[in-house]
Amino acid sequence: MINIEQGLPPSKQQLHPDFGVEVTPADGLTHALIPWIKESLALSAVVLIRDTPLTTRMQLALASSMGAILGQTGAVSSRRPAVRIERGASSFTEHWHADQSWSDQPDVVSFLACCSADQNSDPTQFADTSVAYRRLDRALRLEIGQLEAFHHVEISRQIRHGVEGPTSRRGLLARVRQRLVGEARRALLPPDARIITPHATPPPGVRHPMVASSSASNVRSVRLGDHAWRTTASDPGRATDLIDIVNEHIVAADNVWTHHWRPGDIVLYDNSRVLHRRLLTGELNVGRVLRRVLVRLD
Ligand SMILES: O=C(O)CCC(=O)C(=O)O
Ligand SMILES: [Fe+2]
Repeated sequence: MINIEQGLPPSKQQLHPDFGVEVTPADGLTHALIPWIKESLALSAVVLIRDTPLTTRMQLALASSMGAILGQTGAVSSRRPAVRIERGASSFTEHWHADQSWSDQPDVVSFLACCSADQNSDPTQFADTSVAYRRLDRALRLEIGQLEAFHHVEISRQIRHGVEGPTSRRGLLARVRQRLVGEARRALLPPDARIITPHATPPPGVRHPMVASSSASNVRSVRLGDHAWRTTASDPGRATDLIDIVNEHIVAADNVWTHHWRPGDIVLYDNSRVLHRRLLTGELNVGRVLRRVLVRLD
């Protein structure tokens, strides 16, 4: 175990009045910084570290010292990490969502490393779902506190975005050149890395409480986003309307922080406490490459 008293503490700067912090390490990003990052995630839900280019191997090593790395869904090999490289095109990431909310592992931290970014490439936006929860009026808080929501990737996209058929096997998603790590990249993992494989539930999808404590910080937050499509409210209209009503509260303008990418940026965010989206600003193919690893914190 690393003693966080060792070495100089990093300096910190708030990114949004309610959440998000930039951490500037005194001696560059080392494993000794991991406890600071975890503490910052627990307090602030989003952590930015600038000027720290990472190779895939370094990113996987840092991620695996924070917790278990998520593997590719349905992977043949249980030790194959899901490393996603997002390039030009967007695959529904322009809609506010929480990564993995459609799976049995929704409490994950996403670890994004910016490999390259043109000056005008699309930013990523974040909205804090615990602040949003506290701002809901009491009646709505009581109502959703009793309910669960169904999360399912295909159903939610079909209903909300009019996409027909299973999107994950169609050309639309193939446009996002997702390169999932194969056998060769498995060699990049530290030998003691732990991999867990998330599972999706068949339609109507996995049920998560609409309000739950965040995994990292024990703060209550609303669990919704684009993958949620229906709640367990008994009235069918209310069951679906509630999702849009609460989602809109979460992404109110004053609850949003926008990050403009520079190469060498690292952003980590707690999916149990923020929604995020790619903000489309123009050409989908304007260059930016983000590499994503998902971690379930210890
Ligand atoms: O491209 C973006 O701005 C967002 C990417 C994203 O949603 C993800 O990597 O999970
Ligand atoms: Fe995402």
